[in-house]
Formats: sequence, C-alpha cells, structure tokens
Amino acid sequence: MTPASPFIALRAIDSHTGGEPTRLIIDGFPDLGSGSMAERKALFAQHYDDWRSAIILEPRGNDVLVGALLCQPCSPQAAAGVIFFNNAGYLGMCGHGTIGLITSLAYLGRISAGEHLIETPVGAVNATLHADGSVTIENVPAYRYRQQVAVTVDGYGEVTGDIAWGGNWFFLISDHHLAIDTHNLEALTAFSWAIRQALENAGIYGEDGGIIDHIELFATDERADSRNFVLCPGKAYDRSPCGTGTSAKLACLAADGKLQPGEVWRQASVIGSEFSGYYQPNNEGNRVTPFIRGQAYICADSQLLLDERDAFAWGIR
Ligand code: PYC
Repeated sequence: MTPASPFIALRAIDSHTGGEPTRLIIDGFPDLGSGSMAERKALFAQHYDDWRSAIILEPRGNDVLVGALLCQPCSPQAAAGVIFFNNAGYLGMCGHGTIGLITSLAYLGRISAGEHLIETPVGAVNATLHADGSVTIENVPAYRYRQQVAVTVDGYGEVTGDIAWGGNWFFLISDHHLAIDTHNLEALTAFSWAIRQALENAGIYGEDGGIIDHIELFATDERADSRNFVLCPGKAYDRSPCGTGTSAKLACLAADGKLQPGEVWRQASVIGSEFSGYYQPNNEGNRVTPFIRGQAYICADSQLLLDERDAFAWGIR
C-alpha cells in the first residue's frame, strides 16, 4: 500500500496584464456547486477562505496578486464563470483579471479569437480575444453615483472626489498635489489609504452601502490621456491602469460631457502600462457600458502544493 500523499495540489496559470498579476486556478479547488457566481462567491468566502489565503498570501503568493477561480458557468452560452479574490477578500469584477483569464483560456487551447461570455459575481461580461492577442472586455454597466464629495482626511485636510461604480466602488481624485510616479509610491499609498479610511470613518459608502475600497488618483501623462494610481482593498497598488477603475473613469467623463460615446480614452498606469477604453450609452439611466482593451502575457503554468505538515500551508495570515 502506498502512503497517502501529504499534498493538496492546485493547477495555476499565472499571467500579468500591464504588470498586474492574475493567478487562475483551473483544477484542485473544492466543489462550490452550481449556483450563480455570486452564490458561489458567498460559499467560497464562508467555507473556503483559507484556500484564498493559501493561494494569494505568502509564502506562495504576495499582496499584489489577484486570484481567479475558474468555474463551470451556469449558462451554456458562457465560456466560463470566474470568482476574483485578493489578499483582503473578494472582488465583484476585475478588468485586468478578465483579460488575464481570456489569455489563459487561449493558452490552454480552450478558446480561440472571437467573443466570449464570462459570468462574474456582479453580472456577465463579454470579452473579445483579438487576433493580435489583445482582449477587449465589455464591462458591467458603470456610473457616477456622487460628484465632488468632500471628506476630511487625517494629516491631509479636505479631499474632494467622485464616487463611481465600475464593477467595484471607486473614489476618483484629480485635485491633489502628488506626483503619480514610481518614485513616489510610498506617499501615494499613504495618501490613498488615509482617504479610504476617512471615507469609511465618515460613513461615506457606495449606493448599495458597499465600502469604497478602491482609491484612484489621476494626473496628466505624456502619451496617454491620463495616468492613474489605484490603491486596491488590501493596500497594494494596481500595476495596470485597472479595468474597473478605467470603467469608473469613463462613467465620470461621460457624466461631465468630456468624452463622447465611442471616443477612445487612453489610460496609463503609474508604471506606464496602458489600457484603451470607450463607452456606449446604456439604457439604464445614467449608466454607460465601458469597453476596455489590454494585453496579458502568461508567466507560469504550475502546480501549487499545500503540505498539511506545513504550519504556513494556508498562508501567512
Ligand atoms: O483591473 O479591475 C481591475 C482590478 C481591480 C483590482 C485590481 N485590478
């Protein structure tokens, strides 16, 4: 009789989209049933959160990594379902992660160029894999919820920004004095984190009562229309221009009448990677449908091993 293996094994495809990593889990995860992605996300969070920490946290992962659990979709029309997670918890939607997902499915030979429907916890999104390997996602409807909201931030004074939904809740600030540059990451992180805490302390939330857990700062860029710095919920900054953050920005530009439907907006990230985006009007009130295009690259096709004898098998929590 061969001794039982001490390892739990998960197959992971790692990619990065404009520098922001995605770890797609394609095999080895416990069964979450056949409910909607929102229902499966709730089950994941309630019963399997230690799997999130094992996949994302050190020693196997890091604070920047976004996880994506590949799920069997509910609809036969959909190519896949997905649940996104990170070092702090779960994401409704993730733009760079969806681009990474599509690139990973193409790498696996499961999809080819064309349009693919993807189910997420906040709704279905269409993604187009182009012949050149780039991906356009048609995101969930985005909208500006509140304009020019002032909040008093400890150590910084009054800061004013827009609250917008792009698949996650964002606070978007153009009026600040910080250089958006990789030499200034500590100051950008401290400022953004203080804003996030100030919003919560002041009881300022998204329309559904959701925490505004993404802070997005803007500045001019030499090549693109704008450069951003996005602080994610777990205090890591987005290396990409952030797909949901760019969607929130498009909704604000549309609400201000500064960008016309179909007009292309080039959004650079703090590290200089770029997404291009545009929007189409949406029939639901002030919402727009954002389209975000970017490119991902495969970094690894590996097996994550969890050794039950390892005190840190489930991550350093
Ligand atoms: O691209 O939407 C995005 C995203 C959210 C958090 C990190 N990236």
